[in-house]
Amino acid sequence: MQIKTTRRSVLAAGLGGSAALFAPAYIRSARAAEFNYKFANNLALTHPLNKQAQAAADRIKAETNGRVEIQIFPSSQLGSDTDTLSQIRAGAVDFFTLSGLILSTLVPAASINGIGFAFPDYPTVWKTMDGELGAYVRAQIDKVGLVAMDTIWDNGFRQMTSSSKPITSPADLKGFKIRVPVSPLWTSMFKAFDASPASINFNEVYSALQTKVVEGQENPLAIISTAKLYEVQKYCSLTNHMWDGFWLLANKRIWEGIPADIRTIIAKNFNMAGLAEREDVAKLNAGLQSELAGKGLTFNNADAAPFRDTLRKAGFYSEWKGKYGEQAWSLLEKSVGSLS
Ligand code: X2X
Repeated sequence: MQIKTTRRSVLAAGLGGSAALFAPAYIRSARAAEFNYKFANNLALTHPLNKQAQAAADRIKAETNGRVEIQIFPSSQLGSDTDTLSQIRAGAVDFFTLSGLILSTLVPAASINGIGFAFPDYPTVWKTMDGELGAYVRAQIDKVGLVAMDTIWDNGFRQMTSSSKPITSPADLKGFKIRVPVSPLWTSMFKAFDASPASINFNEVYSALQTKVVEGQENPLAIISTAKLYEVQKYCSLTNHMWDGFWLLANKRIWEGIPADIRTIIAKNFNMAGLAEREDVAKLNAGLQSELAGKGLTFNNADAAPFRDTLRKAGFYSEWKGKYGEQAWSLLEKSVGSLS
């Protein structure tokens, strides 16, 4: 002890003023990054989105030699989707993956991919969302002070679950108390089925199902699994009633303040991660029906045709075509064929 103390004071005396100037700067750069960002999302840590977001954050840190540190907050830790949307606009959150349908409360065009039964399969989804319609939506997002990365991440084709009865036909939805995310498109669609939709943020869904505030909900299998919704639901109807994806959003003011070379590294890695997440979800999906059946969910298939007819007869497609406008609607129909 005695010797060390003596040695240190000798060293300090020897280095003099320069040590006092440089030591703190050195310590800071070794311990903390120059750019620290918060990335929020509503999914469990076990969902592929979080695995790939973390992988991207690690690559970004390495490629920027530690200058950029992105901390991920899963499971709505920073607040519900509705709260986080306000926070990213205010700049309190830097990055946020949000369903386009929920984003539509701010950017109406962003829900268009959720139009009921629009997409027949994944190849059509990616062709559309990586193509003109996706570019159109990103341009609308840009107008509200947010930036969307080019690659939309997969949430998935949504399926309906219930604690009370299987949903096999549109008639089963009459009066059905179903949780929907906070978005006019979801409410409108389930009203068109004569169901009784309740808008609830995802961080409250498990308990809303458990306490039977609602009978059912709808989500892709990857979420039914990773959020453990099978623990509080009995039936799963494979309706594939819409495709939903997550835009990776950045606060525009913060984004444009990042040096261009760093921005390029971040965007590249986030877009790569989005593509990897799509593959992970596809792999997961392949085994999920049997895995969830093993955990007690009873599955049934549902023919899309009568559901689609019900929506058509209720005027759902013509109403939403009017809301989105000719340009957006024709970009969608160019990919998926005529809807109305
Ligand atoms: O809230 C949901 O149901 C979820 C997790 O799928 C979305 O983010 C839209």
